[in-house]
Amino acid sequence: MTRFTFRTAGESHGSALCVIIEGLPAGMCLDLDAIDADLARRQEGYGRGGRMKIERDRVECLSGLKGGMTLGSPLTLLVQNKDAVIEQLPPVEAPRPGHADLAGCMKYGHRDGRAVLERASARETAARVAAGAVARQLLAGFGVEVFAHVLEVGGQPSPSPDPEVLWVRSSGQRHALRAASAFHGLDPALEEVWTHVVDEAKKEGDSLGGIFEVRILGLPPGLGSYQSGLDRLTSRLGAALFSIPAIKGVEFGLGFAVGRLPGSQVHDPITPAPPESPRRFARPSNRCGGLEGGLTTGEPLVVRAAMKPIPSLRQGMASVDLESGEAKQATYQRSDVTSVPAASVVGEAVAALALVEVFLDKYGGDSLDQVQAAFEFHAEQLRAL
Ligand code: EPS
Repeated sequence: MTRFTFRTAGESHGSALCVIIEGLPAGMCLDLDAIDADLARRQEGYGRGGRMKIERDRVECLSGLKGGMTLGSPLTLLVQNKDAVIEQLPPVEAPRPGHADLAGCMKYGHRDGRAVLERASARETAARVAAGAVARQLLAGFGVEVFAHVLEVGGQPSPSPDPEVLWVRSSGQRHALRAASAFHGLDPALEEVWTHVVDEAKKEGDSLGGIFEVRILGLPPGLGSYQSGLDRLTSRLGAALFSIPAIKGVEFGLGFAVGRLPGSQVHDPITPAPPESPRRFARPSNRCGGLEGGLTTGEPLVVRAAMKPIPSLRQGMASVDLESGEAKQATYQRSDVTSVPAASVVGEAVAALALVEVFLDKYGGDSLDQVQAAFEFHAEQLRAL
């Protein structure tokens, strides 16, 4: 059995982005339209810039599929770039503070930030959203839903900062609310506030960050590991979210508040379950965000990520011309004012990919029916516990 892994390739203005996924079980029915729907969601969001008017991201499957079913061989997905003008683009002479431009030039010895930004650009996340859509389909087959929504844009949170209050329990309702939102949010009252702050930042030639939340529902308990630090699901999901460009903070459950509260207000009691429950114990609260000891508890997994504002500023920022060494405003071509809504879709994708890794570590098999058998065996064990 091949371990589940993926790798993307492609430059922002090269001919295409591509991802190769290995270790997908054979016999899984793949819906390419659902992948395109996620790619389209990643392109949306109030505050996106000119590039998104050019691109119309669509996936092509180059290998690993026959008659709509996975073969168990590497799955190759390709997203063409319409703005494939890498050879014509001007050099980036003055690196943008906050982007990889300068640190990347120092790493490789370049004097043109273009050589760095083409791969460092968040355009790469289109390939990961395509891979994540595959991971989401696999998880959905086992009753697991991965759902992200935006909590905050430009320092404008909901009047009720408790994310539990914003959460909408009915699946149909929360999908409808998010689909109707220009920010992939769940609170219609925030749309006007966020639109206003984005419009103001645009006028100033500035950019805005924000916070999004990913919830994963329907997870079996016991995914992940406490045997080795980096195998904890907390580590893997944290790494997955930090792998999105511009993510500067990640928190699970109560998050940073755990450092300020006594244990009695942080830990989740274990109580006897009501007689009709399939288990003998219950967890009346979920302050831990669905993870204890680096393992899923079976409660919803709740993780939030903070995104910094995009570093390409129309108003400019102090920088230096790498050829002359003279002070110069950072190179600006175009940018988004905010891409927090897009980042929330990427958050869903990377969370799903990290979860499929641990899911297949536990229930792995060469074909989907083998995975299902291992999943059912564990479900039976849990019922007897
Ligand atoms: C992006 C494409 C890029 C940017 C953005 C994300 O297009 P271009 O550089 O041609 O305008 O809009 O890039 C960044 C935020 C970044 O950090 O580089 C996309 O497809 O998401």
